[in-house]
Amino acid sequence: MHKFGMVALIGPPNAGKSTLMNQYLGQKVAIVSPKPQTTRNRISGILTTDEAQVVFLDTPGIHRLRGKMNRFLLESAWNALASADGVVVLLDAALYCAKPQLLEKEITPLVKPVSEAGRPVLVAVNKIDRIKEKDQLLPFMARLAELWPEAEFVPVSALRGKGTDELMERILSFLPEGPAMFPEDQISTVPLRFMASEIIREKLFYSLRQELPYSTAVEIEQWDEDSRPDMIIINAVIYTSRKSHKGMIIGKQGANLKKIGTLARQDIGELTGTKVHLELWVKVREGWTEDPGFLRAMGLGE
Ligand code: GDP
Ligand code: MG
Ligand code: K
Repeated sequence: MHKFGMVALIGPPNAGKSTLMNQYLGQKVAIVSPKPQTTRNRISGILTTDEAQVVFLDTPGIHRLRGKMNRFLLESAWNALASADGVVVLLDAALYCAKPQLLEKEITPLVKPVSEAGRPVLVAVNKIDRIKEKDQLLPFMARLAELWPEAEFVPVSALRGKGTDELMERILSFLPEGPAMFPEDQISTVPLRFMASEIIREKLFYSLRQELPYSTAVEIEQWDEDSRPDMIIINAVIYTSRKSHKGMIIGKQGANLKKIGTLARQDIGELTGTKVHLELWVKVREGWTEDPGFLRAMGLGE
């Protein structure tokens, strides 16, 4: 019996949603970063096995946010929930073991809307590799079961791939029967050029400090696969909302931008399986995070 279905990955920022999806797909489809809010758009990943095709909907973290862009992020997470056959809620177990008082605060806003969506719910208790004393987990799990009685719990390490087979078994148990909808070599429903812009954004995140990356957006201006048979030529613009940020992104004698470009080029090359020529530009666009037209153009608005 072949199965097909969609699984929404939701949870607080940094719980490991993107890491879990990438772990299943065996490659980087979604941005992973130690800073919250890295995943802005809804990214899908397609896992094809002999017995099933699973479409993962990676979502931005669910938390209280202000501003137009942030409202869109939240909405995109709830939309994913509505279109999915089941939900996997990721939680950072290491965080809640260290700070038990955070658990209730972060779980409570999830329980009601997720339960009301009427989908099967699995809670992946993630980052167990970071918990040295395993009996620390017990009070946490007990409290979790109280807060979310309908959920099923699976301890995992998304990063190390521990418990992820068990989680997949549980996921498959609630997916409906159906044929594959995508070719077996397709890894995402989003276009490659969009994934490329996300990779560039990821490199920005790693190279910049503090809140700076949140005021940046990346647009692919040119994506040329035809001029050179062995190469994709990409021109991308990094938009930033402040003049003062432009210099920081570029760095001394262009060093930072060069580093971003080199790292992004490697990853995009791996993703596309070809050589990549990447040119990056930095432009200032003040107030873009509140500009509906621009947000829409960047795929960040309704
Ligand atoms: P998201 O915001 O929920 O998508 O979280 P990410 O997937 O971007 O992960 C946030 C951070 O947690 C990254 O630094 C990951 O490497 C790290 N992380 C994710 N899963 C695990 C895990 O199982 N173990 C450990 N130790 N770190 C993890
Ligand atoms: Mg993410
Ligand atoms: K993140």
